[in-house]
Amino acid sequence: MRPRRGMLDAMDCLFCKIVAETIPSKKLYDDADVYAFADIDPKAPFHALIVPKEHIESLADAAANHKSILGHMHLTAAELARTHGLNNGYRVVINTGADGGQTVSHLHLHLMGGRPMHWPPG
Ligand code: IU
Repeated sequence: MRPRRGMLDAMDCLFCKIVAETIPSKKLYDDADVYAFADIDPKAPFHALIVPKEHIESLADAAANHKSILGHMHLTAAELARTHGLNNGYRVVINTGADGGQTVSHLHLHLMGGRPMHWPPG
C-alpha cells in the first residue's frame, strides 16, 4: 500500500522528527498531543516552539477538529511562560505561509520573552 500524501509529508517533516525524537532538541514540554522545544536560533532570551504532534502544515490547514489542539498549544505557551519566569510579558506568534514568514511546514507557535518586543513586526 502506498502512503497517503499527508503521511508522506509527515515522514519528511523536520518537526515530526523532533517530536519523534529521531532528531534531538532541547525538550521543554511533552504530552500526548503537544511537544515544545527550544528554538535552535533564538530571537529572544527565551524562545520556544510549541507544536502539535499531529502533522498540520500550517494554521491555514487547521480545521474545526483542531479547535482543541489550538487551544492546548496556547495554554501550553502560557504555562511555559509562567514556569520560565516571563512575568513581564511575552509574545506568541504563528507565522503562516510565505508572506507570514513560515519556513517550516509544520504548524508551530513561537513563544518569545525576556526582552521588550517591538511593534509592528517586520
Ligand atoms: P518559522 O515561523 O517557520 O519561520 O519558524 C521556524 C523556526 O524553526 C525558526 O525560528 C527556526 O530557528 C526554528 N528551527 C529550529 O528550531 N530547528 C531547526 O532545525 C530548524 C529551524 I531548520
